[in-house]
Amino acid sequence: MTELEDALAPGDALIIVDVQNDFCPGGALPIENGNAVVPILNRWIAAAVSRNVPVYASRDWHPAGHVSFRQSGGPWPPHCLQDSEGARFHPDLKLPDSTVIVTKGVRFDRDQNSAFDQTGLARHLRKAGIKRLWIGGLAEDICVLATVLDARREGFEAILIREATRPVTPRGGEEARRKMQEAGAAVTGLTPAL
Ligand code: VGL
Ligand code: ZN
Repeated sequence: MTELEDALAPGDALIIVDVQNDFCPGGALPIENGNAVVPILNRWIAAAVSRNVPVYASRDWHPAGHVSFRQSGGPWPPHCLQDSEGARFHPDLKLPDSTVIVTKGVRFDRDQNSAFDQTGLARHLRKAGIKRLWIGGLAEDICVLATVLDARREGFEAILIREATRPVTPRGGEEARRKMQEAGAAVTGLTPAL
């Protein structure tokens, strides 16, 4: 397993997926204990900032009546409507001013679960000389999974931060970790102390 001293080195980036109010308890598509990822991610953010490692945060950002909503024949209740309170990042998530925001889920014709899906993220990372990604956020079995798989397809090393993610269902989480590992991603139980 990767040692903590080796984590967040030059050439690394921290990728935080969809830590938004609607995916936390009280939101429109709440994930059990979704908010529990926030203090963990804050420690990773602090470590990334102190090591000059860039932080990226994706957000689900849907137009009204999005194709992924049940009213439109999709699987989900309406969530993360553009500019709504539910679409805001969790208020306790301490994103630095330098955070690169990646907006997805804006297309009218299909959903974008991965932060790489037609966002230009891979190009942005390559231009910044990034080779390895530390990834956490919500939900482990939906958008985190899709993001990790695309990271591997795009040729990045990918490490899932186990404590910094939560699934929609526990079964889904197990399946997701298996798929990520099959794709060559690593899973770490490490988290920096404060
Ligand atoms: C997500 C369901 C619908 C996610 C987004 O961020 O994991 N899940 N839209
Ligand atoms: Zn969505």
